[in-house]
Amino acid sequence: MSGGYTGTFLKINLSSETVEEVATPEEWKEQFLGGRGFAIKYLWENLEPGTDPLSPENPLIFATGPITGTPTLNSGKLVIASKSPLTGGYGDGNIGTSFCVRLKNCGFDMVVLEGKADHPVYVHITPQKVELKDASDLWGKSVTETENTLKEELGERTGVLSIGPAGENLVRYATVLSEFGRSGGRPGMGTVMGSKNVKALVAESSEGIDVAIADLDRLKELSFNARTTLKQRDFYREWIDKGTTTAVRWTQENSIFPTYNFQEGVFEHADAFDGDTMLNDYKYLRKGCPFCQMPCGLVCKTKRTEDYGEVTVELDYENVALLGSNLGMENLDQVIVLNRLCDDLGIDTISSGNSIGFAFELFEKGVIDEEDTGGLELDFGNFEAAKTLLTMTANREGFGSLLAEGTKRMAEKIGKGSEKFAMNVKGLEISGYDCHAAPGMAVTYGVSPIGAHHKDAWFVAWEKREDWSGRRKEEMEALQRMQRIRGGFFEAAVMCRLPWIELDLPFELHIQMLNAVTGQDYTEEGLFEISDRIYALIRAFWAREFGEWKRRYDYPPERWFEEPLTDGPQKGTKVDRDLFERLLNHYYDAYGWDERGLPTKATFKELHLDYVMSELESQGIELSA
Ligand code: PTT
Ligand code: SF4
Repeated sequence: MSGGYTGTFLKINLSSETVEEVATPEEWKEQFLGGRGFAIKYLWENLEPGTDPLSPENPLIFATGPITGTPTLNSGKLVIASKSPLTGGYGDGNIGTSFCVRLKNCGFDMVVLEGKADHPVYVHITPQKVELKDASDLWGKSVTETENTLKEELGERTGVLSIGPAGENLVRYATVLSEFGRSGGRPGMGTVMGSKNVKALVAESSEGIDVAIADLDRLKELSFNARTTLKQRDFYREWIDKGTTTAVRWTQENSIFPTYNFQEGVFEHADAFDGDTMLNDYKYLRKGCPFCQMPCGLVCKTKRTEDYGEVTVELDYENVALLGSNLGMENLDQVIVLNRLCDDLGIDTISSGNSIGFAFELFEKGVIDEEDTGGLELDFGNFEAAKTLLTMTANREGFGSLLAEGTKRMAEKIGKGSEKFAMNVKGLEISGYDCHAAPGMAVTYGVSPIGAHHKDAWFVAWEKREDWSGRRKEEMEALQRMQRIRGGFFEAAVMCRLPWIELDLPFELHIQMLNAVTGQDYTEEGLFEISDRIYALIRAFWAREFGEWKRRYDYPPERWFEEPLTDGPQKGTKVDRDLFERLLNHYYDAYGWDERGLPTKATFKELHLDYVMSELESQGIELSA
């Protein structure tokens, strides 16, 4: 018996208010597995190149994988994908919440939203029917109010994904949020949802295990082994206590803690932000995604309530780095307030921290002044200014409307050489790792399939741990392996990667669990081939959208090549340009891509992507043999 899939895609046309159920194609399962794989295949086949990402024609996809909602551990996740309004290329994000499990229990592997509703709506999905319901009363409301209202109205057997004012106002880095601390779709997936007049999606069903499992006994045995292994790991206790904030001390020690808009890699107040401070002074609750065996949701509360009020939020490393050290803040209370605002307004913390940090730096350097900011004085450490800017951004008020465009477009508009300090790759802002002293991670950000994000490879940990020379081909093959597992397996099977990366749960065990779920006989080699196919198709998608492909699209910001660190143990360090070029060559070679970074014809053929070649060539994009 095969399992893991419901066998049905749900296609909703918001313009015509029609709902269609389509069989999940067998060939897609074999070639693309699920999640990110289904999303890119759907976009390749259904999106006219050059479509405006904010037009009704851009599909918004919510894709589960065969693992989603099964009794495999950490399986409450799904991928949200679309053409990104921030980058103009492929965009996706991964979110963990009960919506993912309930959607599958409603009977759907994937939901696609197309068209545009003529008034605000929410999509209500149950196993019996799918309805578009009026959301006029919810429009303009915060994410928290929206989710609370829908839950009150529809009951607790619901999972809710919603957007805030930022998504409604088409801030280019609006996300989709859930359960008061989960956010998915950094490259503007909430923006696409807002452009369609969709305020929320609700899946109403049981949160039990409804999906068919090929070999349930075997899966139970494997999951039991996995749980036992996790709990025996030395790092388990620390993980449970501090979650992703354990990274603060390590990044500071290695000069990669983003500071003052990535000018530095160490921060003088780092102790005020680390996992111990968080645990001792701020944390009061732990929560997690469905079926999680190592919950990392650290719910924290402000300590200095007389200054900051009583505010609670789920803290993660990226949020601490981008809203804390990168903005020169003093304490975690300030981060909690800024993070809460981002979650309520429905805006990505990473791009927000970058856009505000960029504005702070430009103001301090005299590139912009009060005339540009509408009278606001900006400087690092200015908590009130950061707060004001977040609200102005989400509402697209005055100078906030420029911040809402993200750092790439801000630099294009401001000019005066400012692009050197705009910390993004392909338009997506850099996540929490400064790369002056991490050239391998600079390549990783450069080649990430969605723009600068660490999702596909946290290579910086490898390069700091291993005997790294920056010279050996094998080192970029290590990056490729990481991408095949993280960006390929975890995003296509769709499960949380943290048990593997943080607590060293063997990859082989994950493959065995996938086989028990699906009844297939996947091998590491076969899964890596699927991953390479997904990466090649995503590359082809970018090239098709851009009408060309150039190596320089994979370059990180100039700052890392030009301005050495001026502080900390790595003082004087910057990325060597020749080294970077050599690493990029090794990386392209590993995948069978040419020196521009495009798969060769031989590679496309090997991956059974012949149809991609003919389409790229018909658009005048020449391919290497
Ligand atoms: C993810 C990115 C991250 S990565 C963080 S913290 W991290 C930021 N969180 C935000 C937030 O919070 N609020 C907000 N308004 N914006 C935010 N933007 C940032 O978004 C997340 C966890 C984490 S916490 C990580 S690393 C892992 N990511 C996984 C992944 O990508 N794939 C996968 N198969 N498993 C993963 N497990 C972990 O999940 P994006 P989540 Mg996220 C409040 O969405 O777009 O991928 O960006 O989904 O449910 O919140 O879980 O130190
Ligand atoms: Fe969710 Fe964290 Fe558990 Fe992963 S480790 S499933 S992100 S709670």
